[in-house]
Amino acid sequence: MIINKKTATGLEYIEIHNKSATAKVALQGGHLFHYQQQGKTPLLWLSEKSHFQTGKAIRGGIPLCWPWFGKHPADLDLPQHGFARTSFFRLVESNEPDKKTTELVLKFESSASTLSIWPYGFQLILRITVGPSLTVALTTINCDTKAFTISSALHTYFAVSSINAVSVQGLDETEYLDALTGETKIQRGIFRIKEEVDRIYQKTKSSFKIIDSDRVIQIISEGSSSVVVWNPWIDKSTRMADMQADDYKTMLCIETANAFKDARRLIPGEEHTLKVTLMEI
Ligand code: TA6
Repeated sequence: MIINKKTATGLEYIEIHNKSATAKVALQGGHLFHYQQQGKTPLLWLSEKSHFQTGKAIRGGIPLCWPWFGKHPADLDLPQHGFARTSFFRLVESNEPDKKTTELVLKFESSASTLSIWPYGFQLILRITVGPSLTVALTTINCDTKAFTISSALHTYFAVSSINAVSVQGLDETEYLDALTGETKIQRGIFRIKEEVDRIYQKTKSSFKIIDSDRVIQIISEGSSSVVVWNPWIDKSTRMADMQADDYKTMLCIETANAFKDARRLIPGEEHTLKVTLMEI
């Protein structure tokens, strides 16, 4: 079942129900903000203080950071993580191939307003498949006459039972940039989160796991060789208007990305897809 709905604040979203799961996708940002397999707890974390307002990114789910990850390299007045996550996507296709699967295709393309921020012609195609697993695939098409470079991330917020109970697998012996100190380090040993963590891992593999006390979440990345791991811990959670002070205890971002050295240059007509598949195993 695919239902068009609106939040109390007026944001339009698509609600999906099938034999496998339920999901919710806001048209603003093509932002998937809920995914819950039947009989299980939500896979994604969503802040109870999220604004759900036009022009403000939803805090949680899978924000799309595009066409730059982090701060704009040249103009700090431009929004962090680009403008896709606060722009309106159009639903162009929806399919229910079977009772367990729902597919959505959403599109966002360059306009006078985007060209005034980022001077390139593009199409963004977002393909979401809600089933026993969740896939999110973001395809960038260079519709311009000149090449452009994008950095991006599927900025996934995972719901965890307790941050102290969690470990992350798949990043061992991987180099990362510590965004808190600017240092480059190597991940060694069991990866537990015991403080604020903001790291961009480079030359990553494609399969990762979040080992929680009550479940294991598998993350499979395609079109990506960088992963961002973020937990704001208590100080940042307290300072953020759309987070509760103790929200850091029940969320962890593991982001399938094309960030920093993994930015992608597309020549005219070329396309690139950044994709993640999530499942509870
Ligand atoms: O993904 C990590 C990060 O870049 C952190 O530095 C933090 O800023 C986080 O993203 C959230 O950014 P946002 O702009 O959504 O508040």
